[in-house]
Amino acid sequence: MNLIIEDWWGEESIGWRGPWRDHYLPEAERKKTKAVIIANPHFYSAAWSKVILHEGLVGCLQALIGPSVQWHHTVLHGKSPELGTPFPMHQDYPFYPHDGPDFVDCLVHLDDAPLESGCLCVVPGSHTDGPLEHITGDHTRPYLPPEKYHPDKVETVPVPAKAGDVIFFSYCTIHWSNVNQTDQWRKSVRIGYHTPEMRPIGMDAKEPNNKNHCQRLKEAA
Ligand SMILES: O=C(O)CCC(=O)C(=O)O
Repeated sequence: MNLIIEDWWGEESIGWRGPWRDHYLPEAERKKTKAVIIANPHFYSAAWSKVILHEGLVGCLQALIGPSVQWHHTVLHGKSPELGTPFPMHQDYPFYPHDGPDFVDCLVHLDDAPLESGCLCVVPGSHTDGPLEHITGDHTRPYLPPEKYHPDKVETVPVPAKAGDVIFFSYCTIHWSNVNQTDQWRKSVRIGYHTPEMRPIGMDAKEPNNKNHCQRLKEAA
């Protein structure tokens, strides 16, 4: 996987696009951040198919949402050393809205993620408020209006992690992460799961229920 990210894939972007950058980065850095985003890492390495079905991981999910668990998506986010991209405050809900609350995202850490690496920061309890209105559009990835939701205005709790740690959070949990200021990669893979009864909003029951999301990931890469 390291080979794919650092040598073969090699194509970096600045990370998520959008006007949110004006609120999170000094002007000189807004277009200079770096990220590698790979949808479906199991297409490149069979190890990731095993991780998706890992008994320990699935057992934790069952404890959270019940015995039946359906996989939804897998995506790798690599924050490059020095100026690895930040992510604005958001919920994951607008990326893949479903008709229920039992959707859990797991952040599997491939590297240590200390505070300085731009570790995940969350607003505890925020999932209980349900989906919030985000700024959306072709020009941006969904983000919460910075006038109300910004790390300077809302207290968030950092969740530093070690390589191998997994953070579980609801797709309605408000979260963000800062720039990676270390000289090491900060890679993590987000895997989303939900109860099989839940359906994506606005999608025909006959369509695969992660189709729109896979398409969007392709467009974002
Ligand atoms: O990995 C991070 O720092 C945050 C990623 C994120 O916001 C997400 O996966 O929704």
